[in-house]
This record gives sequence, structure tokens and C-alpha cells, in this order.
Amino acid sequence: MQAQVFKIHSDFYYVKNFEGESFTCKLRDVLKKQKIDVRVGDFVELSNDNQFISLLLPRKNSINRPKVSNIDCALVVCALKEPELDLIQLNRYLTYLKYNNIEVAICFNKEDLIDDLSKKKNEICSIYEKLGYKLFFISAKDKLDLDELSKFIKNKTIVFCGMSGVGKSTLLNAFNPELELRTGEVSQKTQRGCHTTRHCEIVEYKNFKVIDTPGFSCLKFDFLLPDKLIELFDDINKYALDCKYSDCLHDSINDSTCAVIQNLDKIDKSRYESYLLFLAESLEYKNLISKRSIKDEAKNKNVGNRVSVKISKRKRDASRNTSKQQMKDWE
Ligand SMILES: Nc1nc2c(ncn2[C@@H]2O[C@H](COP(=O)(O)OP(=O)(O)O)[C@@H](O)[C@H]2O)c(=O)[nH]1
Ligand SMILES: [Mg+2]
Ligand SMILES: [Zn+2]
Repeated sequence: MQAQVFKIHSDFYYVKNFEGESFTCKLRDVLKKQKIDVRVGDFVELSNDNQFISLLLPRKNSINRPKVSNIDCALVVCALKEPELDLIQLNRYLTYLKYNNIEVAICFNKEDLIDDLSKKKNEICSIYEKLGYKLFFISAKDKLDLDELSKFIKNKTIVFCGMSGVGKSTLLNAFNPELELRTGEVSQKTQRGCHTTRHCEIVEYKNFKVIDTPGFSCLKFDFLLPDKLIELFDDINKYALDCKYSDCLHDSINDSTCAVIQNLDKIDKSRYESYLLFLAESLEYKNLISKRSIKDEAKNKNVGNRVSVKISKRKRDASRNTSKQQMKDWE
């Protein structure tokens, strides 16, 4: 029988079949030995007695932070005010989800607090609609403009991303008034919201499923190399592709020979700031792995021919440092 994993707690997997029957299972030893990493959202095959997961079925997609699979769509929720709109945090989610090829829609909440809403909408659309995102402007509290969003998430398994206080629980309540999740309450003792999620879990609503997860709060790009990062910023990369330096990070503001810097007036400021911030995180990672690979190289010296392939020189244009050096040599 096939089922979906709804929750994982220590060694126990809480699964539901397509008829909606729940079972608590363990992993078959063979899967454990093969280090098969079964995640919330995974579709699995159960043993005949429904006590074990015997097979992991192919995934549509899967992400690592949080570890969840088979997401139809991520809904990034932001507040337009209270807390102030944080575009860098928004870009952080968008970049991470793009890296994972997850479809994304952005929900700007608390429109009731904005005086000149159409101006605000134009500002936001000029950045994010251009990037191809579906945008929703709503008020979860006043239940304004929810219809389109409600249609959009129908029959989907979605994951909510968004900082605490932006209105995620309020939005779920607006769609499901009978549920009344607790919102906005912060316990004096722990300084955490009362409904703080500590484990990943799929929660079923009337006509959609939400993967409830604590996992998006401390996202850093400490797993990605700079040349991959720039590819996740379409609006910057289109200029970066014309940059004449093969190893340019496009981060030297005063360097008018970099194609990105030449076109900075056409790039949204907060997008470029976000790129610089994530780049710093990505460079930390690059340093870390280059230290590791020096160690590995020392270890692998005896392995023979295979290593020489790895360190063979790539054919490419003169690097930026080389050309800077050449310029210095002329002076
Ligand atoms: N003015 C206004 N306040 C909202 C809206 N949505 C949520 N809030 C308030 O924002 C606070 C945080 O909401 P909550 O749903 O707990 O945020 P969460 O941490 O993202 O789940 C609560 O006091 C809500 O009443 C909205 O559309 N307009
Ligand atoms: Mg909440
Ligand atoms: Zn450049």
C-alpha cells in the first residue's frame, strides 16, 4: 500500500494512505542500512502488515532546510508593515527556493495598514513581477482580497515561509475559521509564540495541505559557490554574463569596468544588497572547502593519475587578478 509521510518523531513515521487512514510505522532495516533519508512529504510503500516503510517512491522535489519533499508550491508571506517590509529576507527565501526549483508565490499581507496601497503595489511589482513571481496583496486580519490566493492554493501541498509576526497563522485562520490557531501571542517565559512549530508536519486543511515547519528561520548561503549564487539572481546575472572578467564577483562598487557595476542603475538596490550579503556567506563556504581540498590533496597524493585530472588547468580568459597584475606591470 502507498502512503505519505505526515510527521516523523524519533524513529516513528506517521503516514496516511490515500483513503486518509493513518498508520505509525518504522523503517525497514534495509532502508536504514542504505541510509535512505525518508522525509516529511515523501510517498512510500508500506509492508503488508502496515508496520514498516519498505520503499521510498520517487520524489517530485525535495529540500534540505527544512528536510521536506513533494512541495507543490512555497508561499512566502511578508508583512507590508508591522514589522516593516524586509526585502532582504524576502530575497533570501526566493533565492533559496529558486536554487531548489520550487515554485513560489509571494503574499504581501497587512495591506490594511498601508495608506497609498497602489503606489506600494507598483513599487513591489516593478521588482518581483518582472522576476516572474505570482504576487498576492491581502489583509489576513480583515479578510481582504483572499479569493485569488485561496484559488491558487486549492488542492496543493504548500509550505509557508515567512518571519514570525507577518501573519501566517492569521492567514490560515482566515481560510479555516473553525480551526483558530493561536496568533501573535508570545509567552513571557520563553519569548516564543505559543504556536511555535518545532517539528515538520503536514497539516491538512479543507482543500489544501500545509507543511508546517520551523526550518526556514536561519537560512544562510553557506553551501553554495559564488558562481552558482549569481545564477539565482536573473536580474543581476543578465549583466554579469557580459562581464569581461571570468572570475569577477561583481562586488567592487568603484570598478567601472565590471558589467554589473556599469548597469547598477538598472538593478533594484535591495536586490543588489541582498546579492552582496549572500555572496559574503557563499565566500565563507568557498574558503572552507578550499582549505578542505588542500588537506584532501595532501592526503590523495599517492592516488595517482586521477588527481591530475582534478587540478588540470581550465582553459579560460585571463582572470581578473591576472589582468590587474598585467596592468600594474605596465605602469
Ligand atoms: N493589521 C493587520 N494585522 C495583522 C494582519 N495579519 C496578522 N496581523 C497581526 O499580526 C500579528 C502576528 O500574526 P500571526 O498570524 O501570529 O503571525 P505569524 O507569526 O506569521 O504566524 C497578530 O497580532 C495579528 O493579529 C493583517 O492583515 N493586518
Ligand atoms: Mg504563527
Ligand atoms: Zn563583474
